[in-house]
Amino acid sequence: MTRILVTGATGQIGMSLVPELRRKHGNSNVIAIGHRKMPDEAFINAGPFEIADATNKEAMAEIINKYGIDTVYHLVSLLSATGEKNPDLAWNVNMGGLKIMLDLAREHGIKRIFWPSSIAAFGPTTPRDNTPQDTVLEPNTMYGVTKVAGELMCNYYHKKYGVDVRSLRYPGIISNNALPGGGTTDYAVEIFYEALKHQKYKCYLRDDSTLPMMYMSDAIKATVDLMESDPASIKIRTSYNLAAVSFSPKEVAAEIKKHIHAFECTYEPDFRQAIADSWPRSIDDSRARKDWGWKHTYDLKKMTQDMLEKLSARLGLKY
Ligand code: VAH
Repeated sequence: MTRILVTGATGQIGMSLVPELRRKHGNSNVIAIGHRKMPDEAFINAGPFEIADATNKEAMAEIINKYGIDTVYHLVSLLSATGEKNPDLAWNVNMGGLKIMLDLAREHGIKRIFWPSSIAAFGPTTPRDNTPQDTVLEPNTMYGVTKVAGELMCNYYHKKYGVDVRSLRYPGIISNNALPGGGTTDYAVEIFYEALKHQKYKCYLRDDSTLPMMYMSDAIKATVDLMESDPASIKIRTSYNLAAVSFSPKEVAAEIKKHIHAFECTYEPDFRQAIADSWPRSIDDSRARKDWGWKHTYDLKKMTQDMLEKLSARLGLKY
């Protein structure tokens, strides 16, 4: 029986990944760890949940032993905007936590471990359109630096110790069940809440800031598909490019306006504009599609429709 540990479980991805893993493997076989934010009762009561610090190796080892963990999804990370406000903490959590988990994987014979990289691993010197799998990685954010260093560390632990660690360079992710925190792409979630609540939104990026994005359902599918793939099919042990759809704030605003006709979006770029400008506009994920059969489901139209339906039902806001 697979026994799965998810760190960073109360984050944007964790809040969708944990329920999906529990659906597949049984509630009691998926142990969720949060750092401090207590999720809702339903999440906590659905299966094992512990508050623990993923940068505390002893605490993590204790949990791995207590539950007999054989698979880890290590999601703990400060995101791009937060990381720029506190680069030391970003390095300690993102890199310190990853090395601890890779060492524990080696020491405890963890069968498979997942770690998220990001398009933030790319920087202003990376080709911005149809960004290739193998290219220049010179990010100018601490978050991006931790993603490049993390990818190299994952590759090192696989080649030197045989740790079966797998990784995806996530684009911006849009979820209907958890607000993200501290990201540059968070606008693409906030805009839906604000459209339903107030029929208006002030975007902190320029209207033409096109970025690679993905609906959470696709991100979860890619993550689970990658982790369930035969090891022989995983040819890249740094991190796979992953893509679905690219859009700009004005494009998603226009799609929302098709459903909420009164919706208006205004634009007042802040410090996150410089981060967005350093990232690609679109990604070549042909290696993921070739090696382990990745394909996305949601385009902008389908994502917008599902987001508005799900959010309006959950928030009780008609449109
Ligand atoms: C961020 N959502 O905005 C994250 C992600 C591609 C961006 O890594 O920092």
